[in-house]
Parts: sequence; C-alpha cells; structure tokens
Amino acid sequence: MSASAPYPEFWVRKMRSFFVIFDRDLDGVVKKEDYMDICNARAKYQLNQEQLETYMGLVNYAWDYFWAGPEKKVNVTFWDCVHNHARTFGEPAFQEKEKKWFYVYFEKIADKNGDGIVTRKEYEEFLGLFGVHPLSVPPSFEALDTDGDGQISKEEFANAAVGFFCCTADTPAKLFWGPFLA
Ligand SMILES: [Ca+2]
Ligand SMILES: [Ca+2]
Repeated sequence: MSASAPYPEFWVRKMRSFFVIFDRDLDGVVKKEDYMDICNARAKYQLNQEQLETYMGLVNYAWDYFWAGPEKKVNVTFWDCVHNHARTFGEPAFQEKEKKWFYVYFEKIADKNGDGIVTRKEYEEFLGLFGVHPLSVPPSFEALDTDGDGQISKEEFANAAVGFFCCTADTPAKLFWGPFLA
C-alpha cells in the first residue's frame, strides 16, 4: 500500500497521533522490540508484577494483531500501521477484536481497584502508561465521560477507544490517547 492510498484524511491524522506515542526517535518506524521496551519501561513503576505481566501480554497481542497484521511485521512504518488499522473498514471482526481488547484492558489494567469504573486518577495512570503528562489529561477525561457523571464506565472507555480507531469523523474520541498530536 502506497503513501497515497486514499484513506480518510482525519482518520490518518488520528493514526499519526497514535503512532508517535511509540515512535520515540520520530523516524517513522516502530520496531516491535522498541515498542515492547517502551511499554515495559513506562509500566514497571506503575503496576505490580501480576498487572505488569498481564499488561505486557496485552500489548504483545496488540502488536501482533493490530500493528503487525497478517504479514507479522517486526518493523512497522507509519503507513504499515495505517494499512493494518484500516482493516477496521473492511473486516467486521477487526472492530469486534478491538472492543474485546479494550474491555479486557479496562478490567485488568485501567480499573486498577476493580470497582467497575475508572476514576480521574485511574485514567491519569492509564494515560501515564503512554507517556501523557497528568496536566494534559483533563480534556481527554471530559471527552470520554459522555454522561458527565465524573467517572468512566467500561462502555464509555471501549466506545471511545473503538471510536478512535474506527470513526473517520472528528469526534471527542480523538482524545482517547491524550492530546491530539497530529
Ligand atoms: Ca476503579
Ligand atoms: Ca461516565
């Protein structure tokens, strides 16, 4: 797939905003090894051993399925990443898999105390795992809390995540991973 592939423009900007979270040296390529290292380095001070293992299992799965795609790439360029995430437009199972992944993520990692909701503090910790500074978190929290009750439910979390990856329009879900960078 070439760089001129006709993907929806705003959706491509979202993918770029997501990609740069992991492309630390900004060379347009993310290596699986570096991706795993970054995730581990950010998580090891925040999660206990059991959570860390679960978390690394989830990010490993996310690489293999969402990033690497059927070709099982270990070096993913920005356009590989776009192409692989664009399966959301053609494969119904892709969106289902995303939703399931974020449900598990909510239950096992984001909802740290397991009470079924994600508080501001828990959401701050979730975004901290992706290098987002706490001061940058409030706009994202407001965007996800669609019923405005001051907490994020599992549905609100998963809907925003799926909205980020699947919706082509400019919706509040673009803030799922923190400030919009692209
Ligand atoms: Ca909680
Ligand atoms: Ca809410």
